[in-house]
Formats: sequence, C-alpha cells, structure tokens
Amino acid sequence: MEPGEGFRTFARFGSYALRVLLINPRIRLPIDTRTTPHLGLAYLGAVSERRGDTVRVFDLDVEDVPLAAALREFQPHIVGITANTPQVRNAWGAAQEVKAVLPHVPVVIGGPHVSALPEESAARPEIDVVVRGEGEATWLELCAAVERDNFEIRNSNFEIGGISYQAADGRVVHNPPRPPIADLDSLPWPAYHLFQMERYTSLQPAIDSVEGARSFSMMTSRGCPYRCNFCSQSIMPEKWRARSPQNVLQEWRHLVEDLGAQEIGLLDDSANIQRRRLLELCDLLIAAKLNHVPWIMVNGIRANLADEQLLGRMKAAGCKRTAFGVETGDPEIMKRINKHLTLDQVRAAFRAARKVGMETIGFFIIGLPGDNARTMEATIRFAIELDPLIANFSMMTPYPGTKVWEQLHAQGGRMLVQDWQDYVFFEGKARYEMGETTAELQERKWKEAYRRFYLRPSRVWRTLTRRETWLNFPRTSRMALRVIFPKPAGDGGLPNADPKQGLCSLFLVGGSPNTISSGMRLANYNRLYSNRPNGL
Ligand code: B12
Ligand code: SF4
Repeated sequence: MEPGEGFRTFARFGSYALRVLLINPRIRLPIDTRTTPHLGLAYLGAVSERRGDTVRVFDLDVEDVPLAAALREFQPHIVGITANTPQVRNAWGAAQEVKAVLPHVPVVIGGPHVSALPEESAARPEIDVVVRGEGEATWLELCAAVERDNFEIRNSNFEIGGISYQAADGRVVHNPPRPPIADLDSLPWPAYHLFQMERYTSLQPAIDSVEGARSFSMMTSRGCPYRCNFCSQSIMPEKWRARSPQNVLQEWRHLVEDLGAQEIGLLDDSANIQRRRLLELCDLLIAAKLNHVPWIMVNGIRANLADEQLLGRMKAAGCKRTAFGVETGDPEIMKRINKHLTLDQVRAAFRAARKVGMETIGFFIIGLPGDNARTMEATIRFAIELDPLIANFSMMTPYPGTKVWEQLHAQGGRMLVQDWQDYVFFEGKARYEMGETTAELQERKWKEAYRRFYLRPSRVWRTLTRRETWLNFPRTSRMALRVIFPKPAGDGGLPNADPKQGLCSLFLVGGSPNTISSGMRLANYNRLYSNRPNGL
C-alpha cells in the first residue's frame, strides 16, 4: 500500500513503523543559518527512531535536491515541519508542496511561531495538525494515530494534548495543553546522524576559525522561570527543567568520543538557574577529561547567578565563552522589561568573567518599549563600559506571544513590518514604533551603537592583535564587502545595509555570534554570518 491509501507496515519488534519526513524550511535571510542542525527536529527524529520509524530530515538550508523529488523518492507516511516566525511562510509553502505531491499524507507543523499563533496555521488547508509547545510526546501520539487511523488524521477523534486542528465542520479546535516533559533524562539524544553534518558551519563561524569543525549543540535544560517581556521564551513552558549532570555527561562523551566533536554549544535559555547543577556538570567534565573540547554558552546565562566560582569552574571544564543577556543600560527600562537584573549584577558578572579569563558576549537591545534617546545612550555607554569581546545590538522586534507584542497592540504602537518573513532584525531597520521609541531614533542609535563600540581605538587594536582576526581574514573581508556593497534585497543580498556598518564589521573580529540568546538579540550578527561551508 502507498502513503495516502493506507499505511505500510514494517514488522519491527512486533510494531509498525512509519516513514517520517521532518522538514526545516528555508528562511529568507542573507546569512548562513546552518550553524547547527535543528535541535528540535533532531529530538523528534530521535524519538521517532526509538519508536521504530524510518526517519529522514530535509533541511532546506543545506539540501541540494528539490523537496518534491525527495517526497517522491522517500514516500513519507507523515511529514513534520518546523517554523519560527520568519520561517512560517516557507513552512506553509513546504506543506503545500507535500500536499501537491502526496495529497493524503498528514502534515504536522510545530515550533515557536505556531505555538504562539496556532489558529493561523491550523486554519490553512495544507496543514492538518498544529503542535503547540514541546513536541516529542505529542509527535509520538500523532504517529501512533496515523498508524491507527489509516492516515485520516483530520477525522480522528483526537484526544491528543497540545494540538490544534481544523475539525471537519471547519472550526479550529485547540485541545488542552500538554504538560511539559517532566523527566528530560528520559529523552533520547538528538539524532545527529540524520543530518549532513559536513554541511554545517562551526557554532560561531565569524569569531572562531574552526574550518571544517565538527560542532554540536546540546540542551541541558529547557524553559526559563523568568518572563522578560520581549522574549519569545514566554511561549514555551514556564517551568525550568534540567537534565541530570550525569545524563548530560553521557551525551557529552558520546559527542566527543563517538562523533568527534571539536566544539560544543549549549543552547539552554538559562543554563545557570541551578548553580549547583552546573558546578557538578563542570566537575564531571573535568574528572572525565572531557574538558579539552571547547564549549560555548551560546545563549545568555543569567548575570545575577554567575559568580567567580561558577565561571572559574566552567572555564576549567573547557567553557571558553559565555554570553550574558544585558539588554539595556538604563535601570528603569531594566525594570520595565521584567528582567530581574541590576546593572551592578551585570558589572559583577563581567568582572568575574574577565578575572577567570572567560570571553564574553553581551546582548543589548535598542528600541525596548519606553526607550528614548537618553536610555539608548545609556545602553551604548554600558556596553562600552562592560567591553565584552562581542557586543550584539539587536533592533527590538516584537514577536507574537510576547508581552511587548501585547503592549504594542494595547497601547497604540505600530508594527512597521507586515510580512512574517520580515520579523528578523539584521538590517538595522526598525520593526515597530511606539511613543518616544520612534523608528528614526532606533535606527540612528543602533548604527551609532555599532560604530561607537567597534571603532574605538582600543577595540580596533584588540581586533588587530587577535589571532582569529587573521585566521578569519578571508571570511571577514568577504562579509565586510557584502555589507559595504550589498546586493539588492530579494536575491540573497543585504537589503538597505549602511556602508558605515561594513567598516564596523571589519573590526568585529569577523562578527558576532550565532545566538539569539533570550529573545531578540540576533539582531545584527546575522549580517556577519555569511560563510558557506564547502563553497556552497
Ligand atoms: C539555536 C537557535 C537559533 C539558531 C538556529 C540553528 C538551527 N538550525 O536550529 C540560529 C542562530 C540560526 C537562529 C536564528 C534565528 N532565531 Co533562533 N533560536 C535558537 C534557540 C536559542 C535554540 C533553538 C533550539 O534548538 N531549541 C531546542 C529545541 C528542542 O526546541 P525547538 O526547536 O523549539 O523544538 C521543539 C518545539 O518547538 C517543538 N517543535 C519544533 N518544531 C516542530 C515540528 C513538529 C512537526 C513538531 C511536532 C514539533 C516541533 O518540538 C521540539 C522539541 O520539543 C531558540 C531558543 C529556544 N529556547 O528554543 C531561539 C529561537 C527559536 N530563535 C528565535 C528567533 C527570533 C530567531 C531569528 C528569527 C532571529 C533573527 N535573526 O531575526 C533567526 C531565524 C533564523 C532561522 N533559520 O530560522 C526565537 C523564535 C521566536 C519566534 N516567534 O519564532 C527563539 C525562540 C528565541 C527567543 N527566545 O525568542 N536561532
Ligand atoms: S530573556 Fe532570558 S531570562 Fe528573560 S525570559 Fe528570555 S530566556 Fe528567560
């Protein structure tokens, strides 16, 4: 039997198995987003394989063959597509392609965007089911339902938690939420063997010259107990849950010893919520002699929970760089964004990091609600005072589901972008305005921030004397040229780039890192991500 007509069964340990296709849609960014395989899909692939399914991941960022060809060849029984906000249109496009080639194959969509706005995707004809929030358990139940109900997924009497779908009568039904996975140790490790690993870059290719590196990401905890009002984390479960240090160590050993990891990036939202756990993990890494492989806290850790002892132990365990979500240099704005952080706590964390020799990344946001010329100035000065290796200034982008999004709509703010594809912030264009926080001001201060931070004589000197600057020189110059001479928007160039920024990017040690950390701070580093592995 073929997909769409019935389900093909594979006798495997007495259970059925499906052919499962997981898709990461392409995103319209003039940057390289393949710094790490999609961890969400890697987890879904792993739980599917544990179920006995045959899984293929199709990452449109790295694939050469057209999706339609892959669909014809692989003949999946179920397709799962992931979507963050700027990706969602392409996710729908991919779903339409699936339906065009295999009309009866169920298409499931998940990820941050559809978790915030499930109605929108559930109502679309090419989408059968929306999965809200954490996906593994829901995905497994959906696969079981596909087997059971012979692919008639829309007609199933779903009692599956955490999904939204359009019922036969046209209503969009939102089933009750699914509780977050309590025991993260019960999850299998991400299925990296499903990815063409050689096609991904290093974690922070613009700063680290690790050409051809085998870089892997991990998540040692999920969720965040904080609720900063600009952060999309609020879409995901509030409850912070962590894997045990022993469980993390096992995966770490697997990555290093079996997969040859040359660097590891932790993608946790707030990895240091439980200081003791992180200290214990560091001790285990040291005792297991795994500390020779450098690792990076890609996302920001909480500055109020990072002291010299913790940072020192992390450093001894191989952590070479950590990011901190600073956001603003104005104490009032800090309160308003619900960050639960003081400027002095931030200062202390940077001091401690410097003392133990840990590189730092500071994430700052220009254009937070309430920001005006004075407060933005305070942010720029604070960044200069802290002087991290990389300062990343994001242009505030209100994402659906965040408090800022609600505020904006309740208080007469105005989004300046209409298309989900434009919910990115790499080009120095204001995404919204509200009150004193005008577009003109945000754009001016954002440019000023980069110029003033990176073109200081001390910074220029630091850049010129950093080994990586020269190791990365071809890439850095390539990126700077792309910024100085952008191609017109739409053809992969950098739209509306400011030539002055090109100069700054030369002094950015090849750019800023690949992290969003907590929310919106991907901002400008994206412009600096342009390296293509294997000349692709
Ligand atoms: C690593 C990362 C990146 C990497 C992505 C590398 C990659 N290939 O994955 C890089 C640096 C390139 C990146 C870029 C961007 N990112 Co990003 N990123 C992250 C980060 C820190 C970790 C992602 C991750 O691995 N999570 C862990 C896995 C397990 O979770 P997950 O992917 O969400 O998947 C789970 C569920 O969502 C669900 N699920 C997801 N997909 C599917 C599909 C199906 C079928 C099902 C059933 C379930 C399901 O199940 C999964 C398992 O539980 C998150 C923050 C976070 N905590 O997730 C931000 C985050 C996803 N990024 C965000 C943003 C805004 C961006 C950018 C748009 C920023 C920009 N430049 O303007 C760009 C977009 C680029 C792109 N290609 O899409 C926001 C998304 C907000 C939104 N509304 O979409 C987040 C949530 C950060 C935040 N707190 O605001 N990002
Ligand atoms: S910005 Fe960081 S601390 Fe704040 S909610 Fe997001 S992940 Fe948590």
